[in-house]
Amino acid sequence: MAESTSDPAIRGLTAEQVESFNANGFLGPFDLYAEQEAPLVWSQAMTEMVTSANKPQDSTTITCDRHLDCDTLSRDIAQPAIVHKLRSLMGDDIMCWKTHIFEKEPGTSGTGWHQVEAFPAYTEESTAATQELFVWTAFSETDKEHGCLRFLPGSHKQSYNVENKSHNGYDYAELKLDSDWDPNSHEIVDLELKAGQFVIFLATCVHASHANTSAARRVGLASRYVSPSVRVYGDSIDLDHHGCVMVSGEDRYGHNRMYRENLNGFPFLKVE
Ligand SMILES: O=C(O)CCC(=O)C(=O)O
Repeated sequence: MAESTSDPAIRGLTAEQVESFNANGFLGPFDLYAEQEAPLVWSQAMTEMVTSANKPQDSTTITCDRHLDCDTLSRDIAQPAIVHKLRSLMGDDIMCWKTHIFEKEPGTSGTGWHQVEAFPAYTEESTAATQELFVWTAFSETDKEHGCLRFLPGSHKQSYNVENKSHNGYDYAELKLDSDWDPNSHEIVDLELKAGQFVIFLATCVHASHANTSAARRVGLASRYVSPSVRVYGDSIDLDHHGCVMVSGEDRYGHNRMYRENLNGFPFLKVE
């Protein structure tokens, strides 16, 4: 489904890129914002987050789902440069169900090796189009010294974690299926990004990040995308401050709560 447009930044992927993604489980870097623009975009997002009257949770520091109350991040998750590439991998119907901010202060340790299978229910009909895809965008320079992401190529083809645990709060080393498994014995790709660039990866591709040994804060935004065929939130979850956002195509299932607008009333952009 590679698309042709005059602007290379918002093209879909080539057949070779899709093949590489399927083999490795990740692909990038791609350009989203100009290098000088990215910190300004983040600074605008920070201002919106701090001053927001509609925070998605009752706390001063909220690092997830700020695309629901900040216009800048609402736009970010639906940027054509991202969505056209996701369409090449997932088909036209795409829903963003969550975002996480990963800020690492100087001296902060890296994130441990892990893979994520948050939606075991979809494994029955698991196809490329029903996999969960992550887009991780660097809003500051993210090389090895600044804690770049790391990937084990091809690791999405196997389960390494004990359970289908989601994103936060786990000691990943304790989730290993085989306690002797040493991720560091695999081929490792350190994916360095300039500010404004992003990488796409499968949730099931084993990933981690380096410690931030630099003197500067590292800032990244991870956006989580699935097909609307995936039922994201079960009945038991408090839905007051959650909701999925279509960023492309249509929802032909109707089994997810959708936000049509963000909490500030800004309509989500939609790429047809
Ligand atoms: O930013 C990081 O250090 C880790 C990111 C990550 O694990 C994720 O986005 O799933």
